Order: sequence, then structure tokens, then C-alpha cells
Amino acid sequence: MSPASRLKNDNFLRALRRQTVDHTPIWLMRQAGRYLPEYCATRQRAGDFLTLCKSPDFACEVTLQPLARYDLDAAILFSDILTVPDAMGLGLCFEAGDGPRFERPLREEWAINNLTAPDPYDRLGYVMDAVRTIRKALDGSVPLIGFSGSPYTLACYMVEGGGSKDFCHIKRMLYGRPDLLRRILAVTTQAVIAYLNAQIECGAQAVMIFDTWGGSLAHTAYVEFSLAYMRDIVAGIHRNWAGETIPSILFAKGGGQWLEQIAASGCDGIGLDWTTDIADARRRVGGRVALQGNLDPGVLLSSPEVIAAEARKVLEAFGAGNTGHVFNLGHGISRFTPPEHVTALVESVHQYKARS
Ligand code: 1CP
Repeated sequence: MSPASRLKNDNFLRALRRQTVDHTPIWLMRQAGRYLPEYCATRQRAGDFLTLCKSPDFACEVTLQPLARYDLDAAILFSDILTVPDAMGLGLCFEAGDGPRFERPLREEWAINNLTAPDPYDRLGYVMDAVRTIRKALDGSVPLIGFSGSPYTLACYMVEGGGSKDFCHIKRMLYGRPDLLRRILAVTTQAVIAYLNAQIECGAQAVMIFDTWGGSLAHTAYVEFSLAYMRDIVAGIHRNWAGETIPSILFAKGGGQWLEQIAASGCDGIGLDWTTDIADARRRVGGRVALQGNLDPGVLLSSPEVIAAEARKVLEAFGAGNTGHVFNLGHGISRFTPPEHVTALVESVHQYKARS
């Protein structure tokens, strides 16, 4: 693998290290997805979403689609956080028009006691093949981000058996049998460490941990049931690989009230959702970590003029000295986003440097 220093565009990695950049780098969560007609066409050819994830050639094809259209500063591996519980034997399926479902949700004590961390090269070998294929296809143009779900977010899906609005099952376990939840989180943490390390060994140049549901926890429960395990992951993953430092980003949806504790986890960057004021976040933690975010994805449903104005508000709120900021949305891009609106966003973020 060619070292990151030979990347044609390393602004994303430099911003995470809080080094000077040519322009504020931008990539978008779910940049490959259903808002792109070419993604929908490839998904149709693949047959379904899981086949798309499990075929390294299809995964590579869709990873590159947004980069062919837009001047993005990073690629993200096309996969899903739920491949890890699938590899742990829970039986993932996506029903047409529906969200993800597990055939065997994790609720019984015996099943929780039997849970083990899978060998990523064996049970998730298709992800490793995808990472290698994508790195080769990127050919040093922009860095490749690997990712995983956080243990608590994965546990939400594993215990609920799919997406949830009220988190009844996991909250019942958290307050009634915290020992069982702790066992799930401990095993999942080991699984995530091995999985992210394997992605790094195969070519991922930065890693992101998605804690989509940590923000649904009570104030005191957040540190104990979500952040503590992410801290173990940050400590357990390769800090350096192939002569390069591998930055880590914790995406903390709804995590605005815990920024100081998150910044102390050892991560290099914090992904912010749009409910947090990025100026305030920078004052609180900007000296210690980079910040990624945090435009409301709903802005992309408006018009190129509004998008440019709202993007500028985020850039100006982050403030002078554009180092330490990776521009992104506060959550995944909506499937109803017109693709040309993304062009307007990427152009406004890149042009901002010209004026600043
Ligand atoms: O029908 C389709 O084509 C599937 C839609 C889709 C896509 C495009 C799903 C199902 N997953 C993905 C890809 C995906 N998921 C990526 C790819 C890389 C990228 O371009 O960003 C990533 C990083 C994820 C991560 C992911 N999956 C998260 C964490 C981030 C977030 O959005 O909060 C979560 C929570 C999931 C679970 C998941 N996978 C898919 C859906 C619809 C969901 C949400 C289910 C729910 O809770 O309702």
C-alpha cells in the first residue's frame, strides 16, 4: 500500500491531525446511496442491498460513484454497520421497502453467554476484499475511511432485532439485567476492535465509529454504556499502520452534551450532528480534537442558493484558521436529495477557502 503522504489529496487526514489544509475538506455520510440514480441502478443489478455489500466489486463500484460526480475529499467504504452482528450469527436480512431485521434478536441469557467475537478475515472477508479493491481503485487520489458501529448502537439493533423508535427491549435489559447488556457490549467491543484493525491492515486510512443511538441514553448511562466501550476501541485499534498515523472519528449523534468526555477518549475527531453549535463545540474541545460536521441534511432539500448560505454559516461558525474542520452533514444524506444540490454544496465549501 502506498503511504498516505503520497496521496494526491490528503486534506481530510491533515484536517483530522489539525494541520494546515488547502481547503476545508468535505465528504458526506451516506454519500453513496439511494439519492444517486447510478447507485439505484447498481443495487438493482446486484439484486438487493446485502448482495451489494457482500460483493467486493459492487461495493467498490458504488463507493466510487459519488467521487466520480463530486470533488469529495474522502471515500468511505460501502458497507453497513450491521455486517458485524450478522457475522456474530444473528441472521441479517433487509425486507423490501423495510429497514434491517435480525432473524435471531439477542434477548435470551443463553444466547448472550454464547456470543463470541468473529474473526473478521473469516466471517467478514468480503469487507476486507472490498477495502483492498477500493484502495487499489482509488489509486492514491483521496483517503479511504473504514468504519464500524459503536457497541451500544450495534447492541440496539441486536437486542431490538431491527430499527426502533422506543428502544423498549434494550432499555428493559439496561435497567433490569445490566450484566447481560455489559456482556453484549464487551464481546461487541472485541469484535469491533478486530474488525477495524483488519480494515486498517487491508488499507483503511482513517476509521469512524458511528454511535447513532448513544444519544438516546440517560445522562449518566451514556458514559457507562456507550462512551466507555468506544474508549476501549480507540485504545485497541492500530494507531500507526504502514508508516502512517490512522486517525479515528467518533460520530456522536445527539452527543452534544458529552463533548468534553468524548474528546478525552483518545479519538482524533468528533462527528457532530446539526443540533450542536459548532462554534460552541470548538470552544469546548477544539484545542484537543478535530470536528466533523455539521450541516442539517435537510438543507440539501432546499436550493443551491440556500445551500451555499447555510454551508457558509457552518464554515464561519467554525471560525478562522480552517484547520481541524472536516465539513460533513450532521447525519446521512436524505434519499430525496437532488444530486445537483450536492454539487452546489461541495463547490461552496471548496470556494470558501478561496475567499478566506
Ligand atoms: O436500500 C438501500 O439501498 C439501503 C440503504 C442503506 C445504505 C445506502 C443502508 C441500510 N445502509 C447503507 C450504507 C451505509 N450504512 C454506509 C455506507 C457508506 C456511506 O456512503 O456512508 C454506512 C457508513 C452506514 C452506516 C449505518 N447503517 C448506520 C450508522 C450511521 C447512521 O446512518 O446513523 C446505521 C444506524 C445503519 C443501519 C441501517 N442500514 C440501513 C438502514 C436503512 C439503516 C437504519 C435502520 C434504522 O434504524 O431504521
